[in-house]
Amino acid sequence: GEKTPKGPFEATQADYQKVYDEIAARLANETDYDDGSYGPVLVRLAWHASGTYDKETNTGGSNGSTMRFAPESDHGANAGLKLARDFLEPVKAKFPWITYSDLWTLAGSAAIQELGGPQVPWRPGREDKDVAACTPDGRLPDAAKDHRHIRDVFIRMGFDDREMVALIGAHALGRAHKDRSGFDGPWDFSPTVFSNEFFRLLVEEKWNQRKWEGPTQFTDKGTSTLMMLPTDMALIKDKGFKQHVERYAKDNDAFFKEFSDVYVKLLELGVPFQSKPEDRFVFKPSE
Ligand code: DDH
Repeated sequence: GEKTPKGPFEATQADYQKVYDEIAARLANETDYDDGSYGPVLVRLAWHASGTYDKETNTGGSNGSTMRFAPESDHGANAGLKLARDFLEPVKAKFPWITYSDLWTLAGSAAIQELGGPQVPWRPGREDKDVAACTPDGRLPDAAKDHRHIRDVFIRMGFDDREMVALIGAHALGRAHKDRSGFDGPWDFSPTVFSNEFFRLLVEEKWNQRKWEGPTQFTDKGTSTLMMLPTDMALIKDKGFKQHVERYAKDNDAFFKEFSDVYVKLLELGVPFQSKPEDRFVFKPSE
């Protein structure tokens, strides 16, 4: 008989779970990198893809994945993120129907979950844009600056004090690299485990300025192996921020819940979804 013409491929939750599973499998296999995981740099890719959002002009954000192109790929803040984009290329090749902007944000959600963090519900609907949609340099935060700069940048995206602090708690993961940002070292002793350790150490350790040739950063009195950025230290100098640092340092459950909510919000800034928030998928983590 007649063949029924097929419409365009419509991915289901099960299809996106396959993408998740592929990312999780690559994370488990590709351990010969940094502290043993590409997870932290994937979390940062999703953040830098999304954190260009400007609520006044409704430009930037994850919808577009314009970091594929220069000049955005060459912005100083994005140094090193090519490694994260390249890590995801085999996933894109296996599931060519997914957009880069959905893939990068899904990878951020997957990395948080696979590194032991909270569930990060996610939904598709982003479209890739061309080079003309690249955002101007300077929209992402500069680690050498203070509390006023943090507020300037994050109010532009639409966040309040509590949300800013929760988001920066992602610094429990990964490290700074001399050849990328100029800063150097991890924030805690388990940089591949998502936790409230960043906050606990910020409150409980004594932090001294590191004596070195590099940019101003801080090191823990106890071991001199950890680091804090000037913007991290601003979180305990500013009263409005510090109350949340202290709360998260004591209450890991509150941090997990509030981080999840705000990271979901970050990844969705400026995306014109057809779907509703209650249609978000919760991916099943790997065993
Ligand atoms: Fe960050 N971050 N970040 N960060 N970030 C760096 C690394 C990582 C700032 C500066 C730096 C967030 C907020 C801020 C992660 C996640 C998030 C590095 C080191 C610098 C510098 C880069 C390198 O040398 O490789 C500043 C400033 C801010 C700020 O808001 C004031 C937020 C909101 C997140 C998030 O994900 C929600 C992660 C993860 C890393 C570790 C990356 C890696 O390769 O490891």
